[in-house]
Amino acid sequence: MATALKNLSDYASEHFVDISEKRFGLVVAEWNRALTDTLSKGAYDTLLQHGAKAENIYRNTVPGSFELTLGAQLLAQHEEIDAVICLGVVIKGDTKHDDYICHAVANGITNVGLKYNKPVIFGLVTTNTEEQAWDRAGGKHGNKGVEAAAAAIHMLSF
Ligand code: DLZ
Repeated sequence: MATALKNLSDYASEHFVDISEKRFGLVVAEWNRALTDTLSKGAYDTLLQHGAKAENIYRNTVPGSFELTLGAQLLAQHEEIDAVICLGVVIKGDTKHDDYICHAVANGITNVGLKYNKPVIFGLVTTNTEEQAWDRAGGKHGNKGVEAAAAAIHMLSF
C-alpha cells in the first residue's frame, strides 16, 4: 500500500516555481468536516509556506465530496485562477455510496482540469474507517491536504 511506504506530507520541492503571483482555489467538502478542516489547513499552510499570498487563496465549501466537481468547475472557469485543489473525505459505510462518489469525483475533476487546461487536484481521502482517515489527515500517514497543495505547485511548475 502506497501510504505504508510514503508519508503524504513528504514531497520534493526543489523544482517548484515561484508561486507568489499564483492564485489558488480550494474547494472543501463539509461532510466529515473535522477531517476536511484539517486537510484544508494543511493545504493552505503549504501554499503559504511556498510563497503564495493569503489573498490569492480562495477557499470555498461544498456540501459533500460529490459536489467537489461543480465547485472545482465554478472556480476553474475564472481565468485568474491558476490551480484548484479539491479536498474531501469519503468513508466506507453499509452501502456503495463511497464507490459512486469517489468515481464521480475522480472522473469529474479530471474532466474539469482537461477542459480548463489547469491543475485540478484530487485531494480525496477514501478509507474504510474514520481512524484510517485521521491517519491521513495529520496522523501517522501525514496530511493529504499537504500532498494536494504540493501536487498543485508541482503541476504549475510543469
Ligand atoms: C451522502 C454522503 C455519504 C453517505 N457519505 C459521504 C462521505 O463519506 N463523504 C462525503 O464527502 N460526502 C458524503 N455524502 C454526501 C455526498 O457527497 C453529497 O453531498 C450528497 O449526496 C448530496 O449530493
